[in-house]
Amino acid sequence: MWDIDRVARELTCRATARRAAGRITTEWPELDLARAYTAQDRLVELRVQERAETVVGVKLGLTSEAKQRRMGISAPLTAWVTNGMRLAPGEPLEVASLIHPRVEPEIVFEMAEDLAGPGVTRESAMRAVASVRAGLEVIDSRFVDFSFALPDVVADNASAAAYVVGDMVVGPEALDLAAEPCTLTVDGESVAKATGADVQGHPGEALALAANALGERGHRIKKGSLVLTGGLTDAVFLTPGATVTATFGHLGSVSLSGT
Ligand code: 0L1
Ligand code: MG
Repeated sequence: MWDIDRVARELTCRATARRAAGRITTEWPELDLARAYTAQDRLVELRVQERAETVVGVKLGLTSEAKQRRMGISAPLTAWVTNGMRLAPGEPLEVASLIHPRVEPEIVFEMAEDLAGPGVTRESAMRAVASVRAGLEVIDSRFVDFSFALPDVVADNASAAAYVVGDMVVGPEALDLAAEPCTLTVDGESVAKATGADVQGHPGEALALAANALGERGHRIKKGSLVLTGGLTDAVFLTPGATVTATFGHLGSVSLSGT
């Protein structure tokens, strides 16, 4: 018999064992979006307890058309990031420590104030942002071939695995975020290009979306936390020996190498 706690424990076991398996919605069609978000909160609670980690921010998933097309799901979603997922700039990632990691470029906010819906707009969201940085997110679905329905991936904490944030810190008024260009390269070869507008028209829209969605569930985005606003481009597989780099127009660049 499935229930919310079993979903969270099953996905936790898959991550620990580095083993992907089938969709939970196939076995338990009653896993709707509301139950999936409760399972996500439980999964993160387990992670915090078992690994002595702290939740340090929020991530959005499926905020760009490139990502939505790839996954065949057209709704953005929210999830949580912890301090244990953060890699230092230049720190390599052992590919075998995960299942099938993929990397995507993101625009990352650090919050100057708490933010919670309802009624958050792009403008009010951006007023709560302290700084903007370049980021790379590593996603590692606990489902075979990254094949899932929306409740599956929500319960799986939006495939969250790791992230790295660039060194350059820019004030939110210092740049036009919608126009901010990004090139994703693998070993120096360009594989995708995008601008900030690819994330919901403006990354501030993604932030407002997260604040409103989290507010409905009684959560807030806390002052000092990070917000990963979602992959600007499709994600690329990380392979041993390869280096993935996101180069932005005004946010500098950030790289991650696989070992
Ligand atoms: O960060 C993300 O966009 C993850 C959300 C979708 C899950 C995935 O791409 O594995
Ligand atoms: Mg992402």
